Amino acid sequence: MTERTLILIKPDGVARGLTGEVLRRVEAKGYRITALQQMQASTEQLAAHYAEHEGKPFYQPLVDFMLSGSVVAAIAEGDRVIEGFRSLAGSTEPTTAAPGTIRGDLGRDWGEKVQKNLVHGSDSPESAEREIGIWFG
Ligand code: DAT
Ligand code: MG
Repeated sequence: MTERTLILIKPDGVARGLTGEVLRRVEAKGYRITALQQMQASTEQLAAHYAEHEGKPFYQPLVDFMLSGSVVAAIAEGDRVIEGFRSLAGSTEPTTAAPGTIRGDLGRDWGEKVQKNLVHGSDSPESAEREIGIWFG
């Protein structure tokens, strides 16, 4: 099987009507979207998904933000898709994310305790399988 990654379009991306734009970029890059669902995240899913960040100052603002509206969860497949989608997404802070990336082109800072940066992408094969289980389990 080729590599898989978990992509989330966060509530800011869904609310701003950018779901299609994000998925377009993933498909235009050549990856296959093999699962897709719009949903309201649960606190349990978010606690599992963001366990590595528990205790950090932005943790509760991050969870509250992710609960503030619908998310779109997708599985994308292709060789080196984990690295490739993180390259498409750009770095964490949208203000300084490179132009040409999702966060750099479509995101900005809103002066909040959490960076609202439109998308999540898994950062390793282990994270990808764990996160796919959380959102599509
Ligand atoms: P990434 O989503 O680029 O993998 P991460 O896993 O370090 O970043 O953090 C998860 C999310 O938490 C990130 O997308 C936005 C938010 N975040 C991270 N660091 C932050 C910070 N220093 N201040 C505010 N929000 C932050
Ligand atoms: Mg991360």
